[in-house]
Amino acid sequence: MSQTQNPTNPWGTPERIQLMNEAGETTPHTSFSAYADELTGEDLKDMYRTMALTRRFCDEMTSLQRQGQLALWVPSRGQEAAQVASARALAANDYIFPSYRDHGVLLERGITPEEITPLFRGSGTLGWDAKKHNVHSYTLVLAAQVLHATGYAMGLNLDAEIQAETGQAQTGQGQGTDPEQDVEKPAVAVYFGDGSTTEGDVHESMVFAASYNAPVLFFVQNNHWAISVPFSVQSRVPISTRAAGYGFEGLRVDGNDVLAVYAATRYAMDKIRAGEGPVLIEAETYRLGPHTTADDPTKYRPEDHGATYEPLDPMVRLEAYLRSTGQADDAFFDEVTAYTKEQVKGVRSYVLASEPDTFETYLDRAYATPHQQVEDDRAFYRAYNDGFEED
Ligand SMILES: Cc1ncc(C[n+]2csc(CCOP(=O)(O)OP(=O)(O)O)c2C)c(N)n1
Ligand SMILES: [Mg+2]
Repeated sequence: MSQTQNPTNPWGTPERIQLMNEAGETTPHTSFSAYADELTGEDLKDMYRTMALTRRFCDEMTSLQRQGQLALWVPSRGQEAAQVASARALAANDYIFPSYRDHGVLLERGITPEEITPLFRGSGTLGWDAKKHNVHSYTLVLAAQVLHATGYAMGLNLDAEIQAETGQAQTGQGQGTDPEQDVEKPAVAVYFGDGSTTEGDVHESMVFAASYNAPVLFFVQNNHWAISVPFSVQSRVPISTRAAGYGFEGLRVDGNDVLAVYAATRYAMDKIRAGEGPVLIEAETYRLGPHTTADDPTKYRPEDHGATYEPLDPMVRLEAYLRSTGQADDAFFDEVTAYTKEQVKGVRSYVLASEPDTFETYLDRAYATPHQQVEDDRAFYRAYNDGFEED
């Protein structure tokens, strides 16, 4: 049947889960409200605090890049609810594979602002302790981390089999690091963007995750852009509908609604831990800033985009909710401003005190043992550099 004969989407448009609207008003949902109800007023205020810290830190890093102190910065403005609320719904021993824009996920996980800086200064590759936080390094090669996460989740299943056979618990990253907070069955969460879903790596990961019933959450932040390519070019259908093709559940949520994101992620993790996973969540959000500090979105983005999307800002929405329900007042928001200021105070001096690596340090890190290809690259690089020397 051609599109003209059937103008409606023949696959149907999935429900978009929303528990709190743009004005901060809540509506109950038969399946998801129970999860959101787990959150106390203190939890919501704490999430707001982390979202505000994410934004302030992001602004500080943008300034540092503009002043020539960072090679690049990747702003997360607008995506704080999707990041902080999903990370909050994970267990301490779930292992997270982030992309490169997921600062809110990291801060929610207890990684400090300073620890996020080295990659962007060029003074190191991984600033935080991956084992302590169960958070892998950022990945700049789009979607590569989706393969890593799927393989890791398949490994968790194999570990469980070994344990069942031998009675020996397998411990490692993502498993048994904090007896107070760990859950019995750790799982994996991988974060990636709408543009990355076009990569073959995502397809391969989803096939393998389904075939091996890997305990993995595919968390897509659909921020509507892959640099300058709008989502409408990336996919004809919501990304969440693709899960059905692999044989697992896909959920579409309002990614700027902390309650919906938290509830959907909690639901998904319960399902994954029960061995019914994997699950795909598409969190529909919006990238309010540029792709990176190297990008000029005025070249491709409609001038009035702010008028459409700024009212959807997740921080504005949560603030409206906290105020209208009497859970927070000016005193709370002043306290948050003071807290975020204090938290990022050390970032500037930390960055300025760290020495960017020389280019050759990166060659040293490519392999654990000497490698001819690296030495050839080194020779090429030195000859190239020598070419700039004045006679
Ligand atoms: C394999 C690969 N191809 C291309 C790029 C260049 N690139 C960097 S970010 C980006 C867009 C990614 O968009 P999306 O997945 O939606 O994530 P977002 O940046 O919006 O968070 C592209 C094409 C890359 N880093 N890796
Ligand atoms: Mg995107």
